[in-house]
Amino acid sequence: MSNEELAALIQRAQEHGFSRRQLLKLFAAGGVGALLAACERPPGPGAATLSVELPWVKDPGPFVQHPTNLETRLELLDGVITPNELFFVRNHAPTPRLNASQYVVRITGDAVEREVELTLAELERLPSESVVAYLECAGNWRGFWLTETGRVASGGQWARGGVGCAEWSGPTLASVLALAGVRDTAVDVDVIGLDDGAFSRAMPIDRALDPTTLVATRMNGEPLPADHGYPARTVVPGWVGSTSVKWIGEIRVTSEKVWSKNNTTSYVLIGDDWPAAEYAPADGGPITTGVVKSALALPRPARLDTGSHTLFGFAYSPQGPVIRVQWSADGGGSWQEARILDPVLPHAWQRFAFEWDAQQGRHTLLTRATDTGGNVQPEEARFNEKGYLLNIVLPHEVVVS
Ligand SMILES: Nc1nc2c(c(=O)[nH]1)N[C@H]1C(S)=C(S)[C@@H](COP(=O)(O)O)O[C@H]1N2
Ligand SMILES: [Mo]
Repeated sequence: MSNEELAALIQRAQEHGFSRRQLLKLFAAGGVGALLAACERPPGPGAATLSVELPWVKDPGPFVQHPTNLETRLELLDGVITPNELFFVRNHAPTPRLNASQYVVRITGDAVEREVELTLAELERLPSESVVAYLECAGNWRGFWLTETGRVASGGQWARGGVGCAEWSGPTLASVLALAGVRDTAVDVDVIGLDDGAFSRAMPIDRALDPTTLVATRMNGEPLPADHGYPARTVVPGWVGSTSVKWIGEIRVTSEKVWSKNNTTSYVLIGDDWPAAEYAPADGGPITTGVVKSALALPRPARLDTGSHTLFGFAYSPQGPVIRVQWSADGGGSWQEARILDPVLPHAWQRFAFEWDAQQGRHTLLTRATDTGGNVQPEEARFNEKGYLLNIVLPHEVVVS
């Protein structure tokens, strides 16, 4: 095959929703056959069975597929709980398949009395707590920097599906750390994964000892699925997804602040509003909590029949529940109140609903959430190079026929 033919084939496969990099990887693994297979998948995001190992275990069928992520289609969700099969996956490396019988998590560091190793059975013997908490990737909505502000943010171009809400169960991180004895000198707790590259993120000792911070071994009543951190992950409600480390191998309690990739170069706000000098050794402002947001549970663009519809959506904030969602069908000229649906749980997302009388034509709907602390989604965004934490009022196109 000539270079021109190869280039044409790659271009054809790109039209089927694969990135160039992904295709080159496919080509390296499976040659021209793999590229031809990529061309057979329906154009755009959708079900694809590839002949190379994907970074997740789940069937990508119901998801929007990115090279290393699976994005949830919000329109497939109805309740507060996101079913495990529909929960988004954000992996920096392939999902490791860990064997529970050999699994241990080590508690280490200069700020514990003694280093300990715990098996899964030992974790499961500790008193179990449950919290219904949403989890959102800091990069969720990143793709809208381009469409809404005209600026390109680097990183996976997520739409709105890098978020979900589950009931997480397991011992508190505090009860796990107590087995090792936390010294008064403790400053940070670094949680380190067993995946390739040992993904890790440290948090301050206070956040680690907060009773809502769990070492979760169960998700919605089932053992954690492999893609979501089996056998154990941290869950840090309100903090961005990257602080909830999957496949925990080690928890290190230190008397010095921990600086590593995920709080110096990644998951930091880099831009004019965050002068690097103030944040050294980080390149910008390290991200901890998320931001208040709302999203309609409809495809983009949505297609509806003329007539009255009850529209649903999800709204969430790390600063306590969303208590108000307003919607507008006239570009923000006038706002109406949506209903917040029960149950309203402190760390979960809230569902909202409103009736809309759809007239034929193209429309733009807006939704705007306010949380208990009075935080509201803004009209304008402050750009950061890696495109985190976008939460402007997002236009949602609806085509009514
Ligand atoms: N070990 C490990 N933990 C990880 C990650 C990872 O790649 N490796 N990704 C993080 C990021 S960026 C997010 S948004 C969440 C996603 O969790 P989920 O895949 O269960 O939805 O996991 C976090 N924990
Ligand atoms: Mo993330």
